[in-house]
Amino acid sequence: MKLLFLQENPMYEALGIHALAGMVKAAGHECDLLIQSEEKDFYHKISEVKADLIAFSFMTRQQEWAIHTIDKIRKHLGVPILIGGTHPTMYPETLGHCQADYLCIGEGEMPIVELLNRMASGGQTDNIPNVHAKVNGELIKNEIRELLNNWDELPMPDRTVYKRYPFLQELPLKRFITSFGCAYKCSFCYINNYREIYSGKGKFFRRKSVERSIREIKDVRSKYPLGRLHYVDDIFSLDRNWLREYLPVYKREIGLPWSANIWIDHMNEEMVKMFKDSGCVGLTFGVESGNEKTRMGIIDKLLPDKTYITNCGYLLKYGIPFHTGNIIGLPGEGVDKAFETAQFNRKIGATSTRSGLFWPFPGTQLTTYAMEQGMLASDYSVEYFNRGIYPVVKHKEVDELTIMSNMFQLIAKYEWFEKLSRFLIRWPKNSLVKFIAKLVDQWFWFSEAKFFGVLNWKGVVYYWHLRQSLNAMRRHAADPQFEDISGLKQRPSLVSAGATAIQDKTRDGIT
Ligand code: B12
Ligand code: SF4
Repeated sequence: MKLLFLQENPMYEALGIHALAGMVKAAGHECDLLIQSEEKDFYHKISEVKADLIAFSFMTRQQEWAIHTIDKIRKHLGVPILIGGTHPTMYPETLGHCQADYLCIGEGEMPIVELLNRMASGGQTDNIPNVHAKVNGELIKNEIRELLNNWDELPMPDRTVYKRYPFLQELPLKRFITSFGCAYKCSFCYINNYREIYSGKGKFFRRKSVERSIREIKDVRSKYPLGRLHYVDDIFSLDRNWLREYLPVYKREIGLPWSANIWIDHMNEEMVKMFKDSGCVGLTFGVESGNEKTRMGIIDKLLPDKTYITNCGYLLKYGIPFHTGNIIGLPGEGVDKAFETAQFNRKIGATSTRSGLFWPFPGTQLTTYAMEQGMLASDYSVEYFNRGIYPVVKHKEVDELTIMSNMFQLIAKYEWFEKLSRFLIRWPKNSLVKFIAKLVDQWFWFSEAKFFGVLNWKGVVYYWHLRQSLNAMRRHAADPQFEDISGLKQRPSLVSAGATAIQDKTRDGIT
């Protein structure tokens, strides 16, 4: 059987797709992938591939693209369509909102192979664990299988699936993942929902063996340029014993610079030294809010200011750059608190920062809290969650916060810029102010590229493709057909909202 993945833009090579491609190929099937914004005649190309199954892997912010594309494909091709990834897992009702035939909840390694095998043998396809099926318009739900915990026995991820796009494969920065699950419960995070979906289905936090993790890196190094690794584990610093075993082996057998996302409380001096010694050149972690009360009481991130101050001190001492994630416009937080967050980043010495307006993912605890606070309509649901959500999020300082989110990097870095920005945001609707903010926002690209070690020619080629694709998406967002997506409620000002979100997309970055 031939499986075809479709992706919206070339922002990333998805590790989930690599994993699934490895599985289906090892089971004797073929696997291909097309990126819409990179193809002149996308729909024609799809039909040329002659796939037996078309697959989509998407996050919530891509739901509108996915649903629109599925509907368009459905009009012209009879090929079955399977959706999976974070969004379908968290919102399985998506199957009823679009014209896909199957939806996979959670880990797709086993379900996708089982579905293809059954299709190949003409078997029953509506009773596969993890896979919801649509039969004659009726949705059939199936149970969830146990969480995976046997990577040593699974086929290697297959990155050749992106072979049509050499500018992605040539990028010396590559992502890896060594663990699954997280020990924490931040209130805005999808992990809490995931934990519930898998409750009683095995150990939640799992890690690949040291041997398997190293083998995956070696496999990539033997096939593609590899100069820098970034681990996308939710929290790479969990499980100190595993790290004590892994990092020396990594240093000896790979020895390339690496970065990862961590939990700041784990970074005592021993850990920081160990990281530095094995080639760590950057860490990312969430600050979310510079206000301790919000961070600990509303975000449920039980990390007091002093933990950040002490442990960031070690990172500064050993010269490990760090990049923080921040949310502005959280429930109860306006412009003043956003400045506090920027100041806190300056205080801990953050090398660079990323910030975005609060995006309320329906079903999370923080979104429920925002609803209780009257920040969201009482019928707020995922159907409203699209590229431009801000028309439906009520925030009295939204214009000021939008300007601030564009300029956050520099506000957090320089006190003089904070003063300037306090002056500028008095006129948040002024076109010149908006223009300046957008100009400042470009700094984001530079600091991301620097942080992730892609300030080189291959990085330029990659960013050029990404810019082109963002422009293509901007045109796509202005496409009136976007107004008619079946199953989605109409949004009042979708086109302009789309434009705001595209602007916001420029801050998606690399982690
Ligand atoms: C790396 C990463 C990114 C990368 C790459 C994304 C990617 N799709 O690979 C980048 C930088 C692009 C990114 C961006 C964003 N991200 Co992100 N990202 C992650 C991260 C840390 C790891 C993803 C990963 O590689 N996992 C490892 C692989 C193996 O697992 P997987 O992708 O889930 O795939 C498995 C299953 O989901 C399933 N599966 C996946 N696809 C499919 C498809 C089919 C057909 C089937 C059958 C199964 C299947 O099978 C796979 C193997 O088990 C996750 C956190 C996490 N733990 O998942 C957040 C996460 C996915 N991101 C998140 C968010 C919020 C964002 C941003 C909105 C952040 C921002 N403020 O800009 C943007 C959105 C980008 C956009 N334009 O829409 C949220 C998503 C929440 C949601 N409801 O959508 C997550 C879950 C973080 C969190 N804890 O909340 N992200
Ligand atoms: S630490 Fe990260 S993955 Fe874990 S709950 Fe918090 S945001 Fe989610």
